[in-house]
Amino acid sequence: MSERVPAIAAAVVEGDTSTVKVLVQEALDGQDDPAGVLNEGLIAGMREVGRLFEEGEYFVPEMLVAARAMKEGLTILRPALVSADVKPVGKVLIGTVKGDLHDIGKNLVGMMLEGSGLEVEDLGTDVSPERFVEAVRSGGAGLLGLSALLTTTMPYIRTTIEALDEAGLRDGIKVIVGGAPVTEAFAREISADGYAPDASRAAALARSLIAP
Ligand code: B1M
Repeated sequence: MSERVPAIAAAVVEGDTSTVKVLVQEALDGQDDPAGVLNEGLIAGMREVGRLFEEGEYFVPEMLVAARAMKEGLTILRPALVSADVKPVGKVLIGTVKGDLHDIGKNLVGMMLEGSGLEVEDLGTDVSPERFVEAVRSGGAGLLGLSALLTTTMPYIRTTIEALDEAGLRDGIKVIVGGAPVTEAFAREISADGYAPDASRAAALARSLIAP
């Protein structure tokens, strides 16, 4: 692995999108292994960002800028990953529940999940329980992430989990929940598989549940 790869991780931590793009392209041109660029470069950078966030050194804006840099790098890397047959470690569905249009936190969670090597299908905002059920039924996902920002929409997290149960799909998928009004106690009460207070911990939790 060339010295460009740790430099990619450092540029992600700095949120330096143009350097990330240049270095990822150079790494590919220089025959660096795409899986190494992903794991030791982009994902390692996002792991460090998560650590800095958890330690209170980084805040949401820094995390967003780093996540965007990581995404741009991933866009350049993706064709090489496909041709090298590097598979994501698992697939995750995410969405904000019915009636709720807040998506900044959910998008950040999606970026951190992607940054930790998971494939993410984002169902968007105002997603009905029926739509979540339909997406889970289509198959392929090992985990569903439900976000709610309003106390009035938080009950739809419970409704969605109940809908999965009624459709006979609950045993086949892990469900994690989060968003400003959501708590660990609420997650336990509705039998979710996990709760995360922020995007970084959501990514760590998701990986521990579907790719231990
Ligand atoms: Co709204 N809003 N808003 N809003 N809004 C809040 C949530 C509110 C707390 C503001 C307030 O009154 N102080 C309040 C809710 C009060 C309550 O329910 N108790 C509120 C309200 C009332 C409303 C409206 C009803 C206002 C109105 O129209 N009267 C309306 C509702 C619209 C709707 O959804 N139907 C509304 C509308 C909007 C805007 C459209 C203007 C805009 C959203 C834009 C967008 O998302 N595209 C907006 C915004 C921006 C906010 C605040 C100011 C900021 C939210 C945000 O993006 N935070 C918010 C006040 C606040 O939170 N301080 C507020 C940054 C983001 C990174 O954090 O989303 O918490 P957050 O995500 C975190 C964690 O929660 C966690 O990780 C994220 C990153 O670390 N997390 C997860 C989130 N999802 C997760 C999922 C997981 C795990 C972790 O696993 C799956």
